[in-house]
Amino acid sequence: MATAIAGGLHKAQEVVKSASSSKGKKLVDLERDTNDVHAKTPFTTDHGVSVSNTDNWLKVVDDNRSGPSLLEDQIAREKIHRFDHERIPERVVHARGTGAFGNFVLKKSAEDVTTAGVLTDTTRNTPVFARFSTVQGSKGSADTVRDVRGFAVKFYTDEGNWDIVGNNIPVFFIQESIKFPDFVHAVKPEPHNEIPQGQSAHNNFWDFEYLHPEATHMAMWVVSDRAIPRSYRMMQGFGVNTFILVNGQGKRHFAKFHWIPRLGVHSLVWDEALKLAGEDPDFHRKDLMDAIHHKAYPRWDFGIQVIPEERQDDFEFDILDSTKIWPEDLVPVRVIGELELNRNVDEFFTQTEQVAFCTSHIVPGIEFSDDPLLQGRNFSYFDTQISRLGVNWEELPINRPICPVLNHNRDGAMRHKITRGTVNYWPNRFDACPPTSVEDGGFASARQKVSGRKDRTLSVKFREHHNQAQLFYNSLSDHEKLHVTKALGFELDHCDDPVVYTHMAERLTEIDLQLAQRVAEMVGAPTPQTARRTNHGRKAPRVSQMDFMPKTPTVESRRVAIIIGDGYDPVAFTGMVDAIKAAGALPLIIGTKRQPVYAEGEEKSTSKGVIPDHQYDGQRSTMFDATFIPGGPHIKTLAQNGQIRHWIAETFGHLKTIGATGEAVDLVRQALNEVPLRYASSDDDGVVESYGVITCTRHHHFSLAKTSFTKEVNILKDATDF
Ligand code: HDE
Repeated sequence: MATAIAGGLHKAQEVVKSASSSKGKKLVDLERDTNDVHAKTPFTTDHGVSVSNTDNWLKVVDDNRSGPSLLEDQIAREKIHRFDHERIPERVVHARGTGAFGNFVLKKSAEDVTTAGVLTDTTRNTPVFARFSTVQGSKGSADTVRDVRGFAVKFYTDEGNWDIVGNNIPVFFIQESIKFPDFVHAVKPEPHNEIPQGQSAHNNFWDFEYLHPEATHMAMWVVSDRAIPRSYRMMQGFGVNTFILVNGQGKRHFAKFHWIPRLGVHSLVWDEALKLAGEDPDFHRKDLMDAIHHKAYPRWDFGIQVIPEERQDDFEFDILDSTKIWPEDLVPVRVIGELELNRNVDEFFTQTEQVAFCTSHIVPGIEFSDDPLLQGRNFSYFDTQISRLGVNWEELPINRPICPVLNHNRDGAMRHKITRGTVNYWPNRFDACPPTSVEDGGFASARQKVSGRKDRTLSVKFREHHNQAQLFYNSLSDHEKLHVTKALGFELDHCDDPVVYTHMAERLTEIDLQLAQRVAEMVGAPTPQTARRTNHGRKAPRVSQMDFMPKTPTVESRRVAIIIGDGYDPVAFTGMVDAIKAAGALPLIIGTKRQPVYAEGEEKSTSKGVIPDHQYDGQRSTMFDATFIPGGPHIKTLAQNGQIRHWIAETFGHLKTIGATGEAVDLVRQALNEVPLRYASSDDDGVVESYGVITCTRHHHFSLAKTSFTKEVNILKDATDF
């Protein structure tokens, strides 16, 4: 094989080979296609001719009159032509997203179940590109909408690209891939009015949900806090589908893939998510880029669940059914590796937009199961890349593997690889570009005995749909259940067809009668009187996101607003800035203005003051995880400002910690007394009237805690009505 490939070895591969460590392999590979607009290289046309004027169209002019533009102007025409064709079709789903580069390191070999080098060689450092996305909205929609999040990872392994094209929710709406167009049509904006954007809160989606009982489990995840993550860095990822791992003895294991965030799983609250969609539609995109920029590299543990082939039928559900989880008390997750994202893209379009994932991209040692959803996905992804990027999409820099690529596929639009030689078929008289034997690493599917009748149906176990929907609901904490109830209230409130919300209220009786009754009351459906099925009462571990809090609470990479005006207390201010930095969080100074702000007693003539990062009117409390206000005479000015009082109230309403010292304590109290009850169920919980080291409480919010505090602030327990 080595000889055969040597002839066609591409320049890129030579560059890659010379990369000093595997860590840089993909980045080195991309360098070859990278220009730098700041390199002072002169402007040329696309055919390389230097250009003297790129601002005026060639015209007939005299001193008094600017006459007709000339069609002859090839420079102007090229500029306009290229502009006219800048857009490519957006992804048919998952159009809105953002990506980053990183590395995958294997900590424990999984050689008992697979031969894949990426999962057995602990000395490797495999480059990756990850893309996170929403599903429903267009490319320009908001980040914080209620939706599933895509979690797609491309591993550039030494044996070829391996893509795990996953989501942040472990199950899917449908069991059969042939249903995907129906599902996507139902969730996307409705056909007659193209409404709504970035939302599932509409008749067609919930109509589809009711008519597909198998969607109930996933629907419950979608109305939970999982669908409004605080950050891409704080969500789990799941391969969802069942794959096969094959070991050196040819033994097959069923497998599911998991990503577990080191920072824990955290969510926004719904009011926050709604507001952010308008106040900062790029919230998640910026959050990821900022964290990487500040070297707060997000990390995930990589885990696998494995079931030996002979145990396939040991479960009450079908292990190939993508509407089911493998509960972790039955099949524990084995953590074997770590993903770190540590480099932002250089250019969005050529990297994040042109990256293309395929579930069919697997490497030797990893195979497909008969999971019917996966089988269809394997067809769909390759196909959609052809319409989005053209048939030669795998040659694009971001998509091409770092290992040698050579075969007899040829031609097609935009082919740019040049393959020297006189044959383009196999077998050929030169033995040119032959297949590799299995012993030498050539891919071969492990043997599997298959029998059955040809039919359009699924096996019997696929017909049970509600056990796990109930398991999910039972496993949630009280405040998560409340959020589910309120989310259903919101979603169905946006449906104006009584058939839709009445149906859904009935469907909910298959999960929990009280839930169904409360939702019916909220959305105007007749109150169901009987449950369609009794609750089995079972729970599963690590379903509630509360089971994923980091062992050591951390505020690492969180954004803390510090509000100041002229006359702030410099001691409290500096102390807090230092404490926030020491804890690995990001202090952001919010001034009454962005010109220098002076501390109490600071002389304008002798001091430069502090230049705030922002002024309060350019920001909103929603963009921060906590707020601190130092005391000092500046409080007189802050107290006059309705927007700052609202900032304080809103911070509290969104269950975030507020720290205040000195005169600021009264300001906080005053602002909290003004807020409606639903924002504050007691007057001081969550408010810390001092400053010090920041530690994290549960959920996604903080307490500012120090030994001097008399009580630990538990903001969640008092916020259950939010
Ligand atoms: Fe996708 N999905 N999907 N999907 N999906 C696409 O491929 C499809 C499904 C997922 O960041 C499309 O490149 C079918 C499950 C992610 O570029 C398309 C079925 C899961 C992304 C497609 C599913 C996903 C996509 C559109 C049912 C979680 C974004 C653009 C059988 C495990 C990847 C594209 C990125 C994108 C088809 C179901 C995740 C049309 C037919 C289940 C993360 O090919």
